[in-house]
Amino acid sequence: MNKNNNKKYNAAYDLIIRNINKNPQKVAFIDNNSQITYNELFIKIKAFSYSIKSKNIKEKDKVILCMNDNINYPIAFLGLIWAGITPICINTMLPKKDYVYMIEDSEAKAIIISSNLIDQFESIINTKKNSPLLIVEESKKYLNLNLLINQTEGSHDNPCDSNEEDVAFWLYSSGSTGSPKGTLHIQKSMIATASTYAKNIIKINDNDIFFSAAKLFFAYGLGNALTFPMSVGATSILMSDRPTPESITNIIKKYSVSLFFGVPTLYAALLNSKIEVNDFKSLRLSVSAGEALPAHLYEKWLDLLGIKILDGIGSTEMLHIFISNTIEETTPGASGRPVNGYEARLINDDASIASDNEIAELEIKGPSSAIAYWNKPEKSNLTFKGEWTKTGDKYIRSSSGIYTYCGRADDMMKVSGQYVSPFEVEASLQTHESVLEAAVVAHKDKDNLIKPKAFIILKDNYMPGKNLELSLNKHVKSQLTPFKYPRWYEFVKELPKTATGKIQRFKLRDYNE
Ligand code: 3UK
Repeated sequence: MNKNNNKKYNAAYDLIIRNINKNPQKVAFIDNNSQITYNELFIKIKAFSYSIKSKNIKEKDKVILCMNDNINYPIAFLGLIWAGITPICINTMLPKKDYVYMIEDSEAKAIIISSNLIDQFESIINTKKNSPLLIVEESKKYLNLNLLINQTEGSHDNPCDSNEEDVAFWLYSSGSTGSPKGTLHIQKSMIATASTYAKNIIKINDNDIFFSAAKLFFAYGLGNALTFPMSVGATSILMSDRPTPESITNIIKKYSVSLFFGVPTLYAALLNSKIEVNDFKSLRLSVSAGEALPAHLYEKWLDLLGIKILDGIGSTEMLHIFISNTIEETTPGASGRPVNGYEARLINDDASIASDNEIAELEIKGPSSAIAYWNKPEKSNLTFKGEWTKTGDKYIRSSSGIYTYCGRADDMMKVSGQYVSPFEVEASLQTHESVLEAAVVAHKDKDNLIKPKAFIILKDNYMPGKNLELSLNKHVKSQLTPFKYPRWYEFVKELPKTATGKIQRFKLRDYNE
């Protein structure tokens, strides 16, 4: 029997060629400085593929991409996939120790960075023996990405003859303990997220103007701002700035954005700022993911703008959203139903399948699952169980089939849509000169969104106060990705512990999940 699971397929070729055949003059991407048509994108993808291969980077080699959102991002990302080289998209806000880890762990042959990140990476590269090739967007000292992209050779560069199931790119996912995990995605996964979720749930079409506040290095942003618009020949707006109510409003207004993708914290910030309804009149739909969207934010947005926010749950491991509300059916406060093409099941602690109205652990089967974590066989086996992928989430399904989020099954929290491990925040606090012991838990803010809260036992001679809190925040922000700092502090004389000395974090939480 021909199982046919090794069809020739190159994701970069597919995403670009469908537009070259259809509408090559259409604008594909617009960024802070310029814009690019599908035809120009096609030429530059080939030019970059050609020039990166001439630097002795070969098929199946890995290249780290640590770049702000701009037009060079899709060129570099797709140019690498075109060449059969594996891009690894990483967060531009990480502390240096994470970059050191990812460079070692991935064995990347080259690192492509935005110019503002040069200090971070220069100091890492200089201390390594077989250091990877550093490519900087604009540089005289290092290999210059703009030169590699804008040279005129390579117009006949052929795409790598890859298979559907070959690894195409990696993303890094965090865990509650241990290091980030390189998550291996295959060639056919990107288009699968577009033809399931994006096509059926948000009904994307070539007239849409896409704008994602979540950056391209997140799986959420990659789908929203690259895969989805390219899959239908639409236009995507890329913004290198930090998403704030002002920067988001400006983009939506300036480019008449029709589809906006955000995280709950941003919807809360937009609703708490004085937005002009008129600035948002081009929107036809908004999407939320990363953490659960509280019902009151959905209601307020709908009241104010007359459009829905579709909440859906996705993950780095599944690449994009697999359970979602729909335009036709929305349950505020719930995640909705499995997207067509995906199956969900809830598993009890004893491995039996849960019934309706029982809280249990969510597993997903679908066409865009990663195949493994890089070099972490035990963690891979725990998460990727044949066709089913464990999410690490607790969910409940109603008798009508609606899934509602009930918290993480592990110690992780989602803050502003991103993972935070309480342990890493505690470990950072504990290295501050004033701290004897620290415990970090999730605490809800006035919008019902989770943020870290710290309980601290101070060393003798230290007094609680605003200055000390500022100093602790500064310390955490210097060691970790900045948004992980505690929003509240409580200074205590002791922490609740088990007989064996483990902190009982649940006793410090002031709400039930
Ligand atoms: C949580 C949600 C409740 C949940 C992501 C859309 O967030 C994404 O990926 P991550 O790997 O985190 C995955 C975890 O985040 N989560 C995400 N969305 C929701 N919880 N309601 C939601 N709507 O714990 C999940 O396991 O950072 C989101 C698309 C692609 C993504 N990678």
